[in-house]
Amino acid sequence: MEKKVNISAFSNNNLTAEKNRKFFYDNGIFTTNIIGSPGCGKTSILEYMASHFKEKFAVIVGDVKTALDSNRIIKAGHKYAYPIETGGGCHISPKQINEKVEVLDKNIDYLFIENVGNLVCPSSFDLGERFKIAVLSIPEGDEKVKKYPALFLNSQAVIINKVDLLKYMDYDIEQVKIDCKIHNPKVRIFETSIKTGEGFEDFFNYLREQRKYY
Ligand SMILES: Nc1nc2c(ncn2[C@@H]2O[C@H](COP(=O)(O)OP(=O)(O)OP(=O)(O)O)[C@@H](O)[C@H]2O)c(=O)[nH]1
Ligand SMILES: [Mg+2]
Repeated sequence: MEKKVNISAFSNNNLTAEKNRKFFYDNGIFTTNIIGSPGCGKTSILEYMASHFKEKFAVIVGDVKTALDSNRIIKAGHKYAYPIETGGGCHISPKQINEKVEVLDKNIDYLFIENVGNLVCPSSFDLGERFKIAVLSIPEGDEKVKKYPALFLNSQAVIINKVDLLKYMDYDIEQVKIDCKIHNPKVRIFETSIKTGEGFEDFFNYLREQRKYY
C-alpha cells in the first residue's frame, strides 16, 4: 500500500530555516532578525549603521509593499540592501530569505534582516537567524512587552529606541527593562537614539562579541 507522507507548511518552513542557518554558519555570516512595530525605527537604525558600523554586512528589508526602506539604506551609503515585498504577508518567510541568499555577496560577516513592522507574526517564524532582536520605541508606550510577550521570550536582545523623546513622554523605562528580563533573564538591553547616537557603540560591541562565539 502506498504510504503518504504529510509535510506541513510549518515543517517546510523549519526545513528551509535550517538550510538558511547552515548557509549562514558555513559562510561565517552572523545573522539577526530585527522585529518591532511599524515606525519604531528599524530602518533608521540600519541607516545609522550604514555610516557607523564599520564591518562587512548586508541588509534584507521586508515590507508588505515597496522597496522604500532598502532604498533608504542604499541612499545612506550602504550598497548591500535587498528588498523583500511580502505582498500582504505580515512577516518574512524562510523561503523568501532563501531566495535572497542565492544573490547575497558571501564576503560579509553580518546580515541584518529587517522584518515587516509587526510585534506578533514575525516572532513565531524562524528564518535561520542566530538571534532575534526586538526593537521598542518610546512613543509606542511602555506596555508593549507585557502585551506582546512572544517576541520578548524569543529575543536575545532588545533595543529601546528614541530615548531622546523620554523627556516628552510618560514612559517608565525601568519597568520596561524589568518586563523584558521577566521573559528572558539573559536579555541584553540597549537604549538608543538616532538623533544623538547614544547606545550604538555598546550595541556594535555586543554584535562583535556575539560573532566571536559563533
Ligand atoms: N526622535 C527620534 N525619531 C526617530 C528615531 N529613530 C527613528 N525615528 C523616526 O521614526 C520614524 C520611523 O522610523 P523608521 O526607521 O522608518 O521605522 P521602521 O521601524 O523602519 O518602520 P516600518 O519599516 O514601517 O516598520 C522616522 O520618522 C524616523 O526619523 C530616534 O531615535 N529618535
Ligand atoms: Mg522600516
